[in-house]
Amino acid sequence: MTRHRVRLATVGILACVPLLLSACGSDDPDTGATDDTETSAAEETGGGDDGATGEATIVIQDFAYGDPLTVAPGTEVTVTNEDSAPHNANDAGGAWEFDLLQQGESTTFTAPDEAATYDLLCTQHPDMSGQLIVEG
Ligand SMILES: [Cu+2]
Repeated sequence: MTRHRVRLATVGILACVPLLLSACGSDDPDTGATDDTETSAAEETGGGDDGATGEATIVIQDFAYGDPLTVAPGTEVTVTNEDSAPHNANDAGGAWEFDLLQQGESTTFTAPDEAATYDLLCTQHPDMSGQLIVEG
């Protein structure tokens, strides 16, 4: 008698590879690894059209941008600063930039059309790092 055993091991690994932008000599006492994953929320307006008109949010908290955020090209990205320190979230390569946000302030920018991983930059705190991933 043969026992037929089919074992389907489907392993889906979403590898989030954190970019280690090692910034030496940080005086921040607050650079410990925090694991909160509630910082980014992508909202999709359930519609019928094909246009990628999504919205996404980056919340800056504790000198961090949260997990890398993946959006479609042209997505309206809202950035909110919840820290008492001023922050912004410019593209290190200059694809977009905006002024520093004070605590509680928000702004929006439009994600670039070119699919790539964009490094977020705070002009006040070069130690901060984060990514916006544009996927076509
Ligand atoms: Cu900052």
